[in-house]
Amino acid sequence: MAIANFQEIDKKQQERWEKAKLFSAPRLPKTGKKFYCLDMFPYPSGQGLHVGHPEGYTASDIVSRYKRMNGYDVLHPMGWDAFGLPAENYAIATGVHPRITTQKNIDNFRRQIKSFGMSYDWDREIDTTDPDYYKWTQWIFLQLYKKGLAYQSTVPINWCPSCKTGLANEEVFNGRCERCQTPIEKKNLRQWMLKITAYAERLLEDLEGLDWPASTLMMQRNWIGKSEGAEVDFKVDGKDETIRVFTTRPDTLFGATYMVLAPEHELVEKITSPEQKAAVEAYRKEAAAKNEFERADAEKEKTGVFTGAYAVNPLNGKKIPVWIADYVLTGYGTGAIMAVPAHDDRDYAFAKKFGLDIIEVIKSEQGVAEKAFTGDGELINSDFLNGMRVAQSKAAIIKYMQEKGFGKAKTTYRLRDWVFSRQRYWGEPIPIVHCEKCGVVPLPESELPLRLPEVEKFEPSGTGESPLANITEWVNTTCPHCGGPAKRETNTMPQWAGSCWYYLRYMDNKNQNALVDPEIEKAYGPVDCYIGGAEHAVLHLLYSRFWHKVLYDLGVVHTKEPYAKLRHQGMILAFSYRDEAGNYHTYEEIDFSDPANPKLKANGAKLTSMIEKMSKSKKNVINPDDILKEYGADAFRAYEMFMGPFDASKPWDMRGIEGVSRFLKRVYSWADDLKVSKDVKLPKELEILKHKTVKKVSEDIESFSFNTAVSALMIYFNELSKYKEVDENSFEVFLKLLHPFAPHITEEIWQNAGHETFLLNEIWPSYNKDLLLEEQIEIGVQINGKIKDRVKLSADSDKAAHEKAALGSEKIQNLLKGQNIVKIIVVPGKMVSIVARPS
Ligand code: ANZ
Ligand code: ZN
Repeated sequence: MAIANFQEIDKKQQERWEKAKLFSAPRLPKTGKKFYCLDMFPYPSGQGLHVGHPEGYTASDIVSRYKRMNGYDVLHPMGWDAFGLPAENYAIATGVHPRITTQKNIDNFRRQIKSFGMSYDWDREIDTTDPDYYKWTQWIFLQLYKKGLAYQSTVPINWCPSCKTGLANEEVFNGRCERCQTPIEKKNLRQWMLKITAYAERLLEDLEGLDWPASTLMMQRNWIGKSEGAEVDFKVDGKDETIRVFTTRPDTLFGATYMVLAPEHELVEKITSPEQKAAVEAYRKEAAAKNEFERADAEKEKTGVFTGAYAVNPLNGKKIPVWIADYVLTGYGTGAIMAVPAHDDRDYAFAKKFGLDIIEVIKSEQGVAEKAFTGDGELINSDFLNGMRVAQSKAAIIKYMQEKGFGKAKTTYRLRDWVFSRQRYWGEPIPIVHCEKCGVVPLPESELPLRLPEVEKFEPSGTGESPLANITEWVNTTCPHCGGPAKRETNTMPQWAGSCWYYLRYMDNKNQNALVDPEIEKAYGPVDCYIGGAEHAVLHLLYSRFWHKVLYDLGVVHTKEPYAKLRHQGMILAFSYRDEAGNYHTYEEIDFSDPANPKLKANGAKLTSMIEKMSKSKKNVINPDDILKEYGADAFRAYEMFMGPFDASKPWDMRGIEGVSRFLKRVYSWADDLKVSKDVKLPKELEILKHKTVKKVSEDIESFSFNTAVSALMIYFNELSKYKEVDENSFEVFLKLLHPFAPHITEEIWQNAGHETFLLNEIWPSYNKDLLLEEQIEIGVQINGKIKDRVKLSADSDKAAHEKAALGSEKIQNLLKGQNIVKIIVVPGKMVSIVARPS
């Protein structure tokens, strides 16, 4: 009996595949039979591949191989999202140019990914830091600029003092930098902004047709944050000024008892009374020191200051005081609100604290003595709105305001324009020149790519200028428009730019004249299946949809959306082991001879295990290279798919990979000793199981239930391997089904069986529906809660057939003599439960 040498097999088969260019996609696919299967491309970090990377890549590889075997022309590419801060920070620390580090990391990533036998078309590899690639990133920027979608603005932006760069709103979580968790500050800087807000409605609407995880759709909807309501104008008493507010509850206008301006609101200076000036100034300073996250915290004690001014309610002429308070944010709506304490929680807390009026305008049982009532109800204290309910009165008041000219319906979005410039070196230069005479001048397309110049020092200045600002010979240039002296833009693009459109470049990565040939884009677009981590639910996936829509409007792409179907992989966690003193230990230091009670090798001390995120400090990081060396690529792949539901987080467990590895070894030895012949006929049940397995594995791959597909294959193999002589079809069907999960050993077995062809070029097995109908299942029959008999029936039986089979049993008929059947409950596939009473 031969024992498989997995490492040798991996290497041998990978070389055969590469030589045959087995995975290359044609320039143009067959019409109607294309499948574009895409992974989120990695940032090639210095740490190398994490075990989470091959989780997604294995899934996409299984889908790709499955689709190929189903006759599709599959486009399955890989590349590198290689601009970014780690390489730059490494350069600052060591002086090694980010280009060199990045190249080294890419080579390592490529080597590692190839060792898994993924079916990528490596001729299509891309690298976002390659000038041939970023030429087109810059080209898209120029189109955005020409369409008025890229503009400059000096606004207070999120500034990370540690990364020394501005950040987009999407990069700030809970007031902290997405990358380094440092609390962000506000800084006034000239910025390049992208007008993503112009696409807010389309970005929202087009989510409709996407086959994406519900949670990701919801996060995008919330981020775009559409609010329908009204804008209402309030005159400032005794001044020629108007305060415009945005409200989602114009129906509560009669209940407005005060107004609040954001501390930064431009009217504050104009309306503040001399007596209140000092207090207002002090409060504004205080508010400026807080970040938006702190300010928006609903739980926080309310603060604010009266401005001394009054506004006039346009409905009834009532004067209400105008305050400033930091719970009203500058960036949202108009930065001013009408406060309705009776029906808004924050206004209620504020009014209680400062002794402001509370007027109830929606009738409720609870009243507003203790808290705001935010539900629906009948309007009261509201003149002509009295008696209506909320929805009706909203419409009525909006109509009235529009007629009288002090308000109108208004839709607002939470989405802000995208702060697109970064004050760092390792990014795409922005192809813009600033001319003393002509102002902002875009570079002509013929001058692209605008290459990153060499620098000596990579440190960001920290003053808000990128290291590029120090390279005078690069910065000083001539104006493409007038030929006069001009300076280059020294900001670079954010890390997200290159990934906004990379899926298009794979289709046609060597094209020198266009981003993608329209004929090819029409044939391969959109991405049919996109796989990657859920952490991009808003950032990359929103930015990329935005650029895609711009490209759609430019006629570069023919679909409204880039990614038709999206799936996220779950996080791979790990067991970490600690001794009594709380110190972590590596697997090498542990004696696992009793898996339930691992001990320290050194002194036999007992360890406690915990499932945690992999991290160096917990000494529980699994290095894919080590696993491959020990078990080979197929065991790694199959184990990662077998661990649990694809999108769930789950711990890596060495015992688990042992089990999968044993299964694959058994497959290899069985096949090695097997006699395949035409004459042998396997029993009917095994024939049925084969068809059942074909159905199960096919459906499971389609629905990303890879774990149950692997277990179905194990179940089938357990039965099949009882035979040392099988028919050709049974042997081949099993190999083909297992192939996407364990491509190397299946290919080896296939080759050993005398085939010169590749399994990938074989046709995926189909199953016989009629045969599955003949399959019998056994169900229990209960009388009054106790199992009395078991009956057999065909697997596809409906409820009526279950009943019939149960009542057909002789044993049951005897037991039911002299009884009345009160009720029959059918649990299809499991049991029939009969409730009976003596008659
Ligand atoms: C009056 C009112 C009465 C409100 C009521 C609510 C309830 P969403 O749904 O998130 O869009 N608002 C408006 N601009 C604001 C800002 N810049 N900072 C803080 N709050 C602001 O929320 C819209 C509601 O949030 C608006 O409707 C406004 O309060 C407040 F019974 O106006 B409302
Ligand atoms: Zn000029």
